Amino acid sequence: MRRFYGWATPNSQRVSILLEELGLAYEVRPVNIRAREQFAPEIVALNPYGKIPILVEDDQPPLFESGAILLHLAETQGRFLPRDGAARAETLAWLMVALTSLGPFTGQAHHWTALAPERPEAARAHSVALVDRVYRLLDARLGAVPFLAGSEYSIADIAAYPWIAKHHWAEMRLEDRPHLARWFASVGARPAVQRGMQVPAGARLD
Ligand SMILES: N[C@@H](CCC(=O)N[C@@H](CS)C(=O)NCC(=O)O)C(=O)O
Repeated sequence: MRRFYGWATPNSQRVSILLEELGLAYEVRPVNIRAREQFAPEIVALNPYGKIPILVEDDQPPLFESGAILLHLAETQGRFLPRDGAARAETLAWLMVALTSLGPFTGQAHHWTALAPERPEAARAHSVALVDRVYRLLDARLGAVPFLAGSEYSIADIAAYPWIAKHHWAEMRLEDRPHLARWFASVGARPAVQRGMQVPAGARLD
């Protein structure tokens, strides 16, 4: 038994992409965050933070935080994360860039460029500059190697892809980042990525 709680959001899509890549069977429980379903008692009982994604497997404690779920699945299934050595360390470094910079900075930029009732120029410019720095880093990296961790597709790519798909949230243009654009097209061509981006079926964020 494996249940995935999610919605059409980048953090959630990280997990659905990996589930699809691994070919694992899972039930989908949609949690519409625009309808504030993440605060329902049964969801908070699974994740006290009241956020998605959440993964429940067999009789194990529920797992939350997209990065923890990616690591758990990669380790238990033995795929998309080297087991040891320098390749593992490098994969984890780029995974952390996606988890701690790309995702949070893009989310904040979305707030200050589009969602906030007041949008001070200093807040907009600061949040966009933080994302721009990450985009410059990723573009340079992907000019040197095919995937974020190097030669192999990994959970670092999976963690980054759904956030790069939201580049417009941070006023970024992939046309200005040729190596990132090449990587985005190549990862986006994977059938599992395409399926994972559509989970839960019919979910919309707007
Ligand atoms: N660091 C967490 C963040 C999870 C998160 O922010 N999820 C968003 C959707 S992408 C959410 O549940 N938002 C609703 C809320 O914060 O109330 C992760 O990576 O899983």
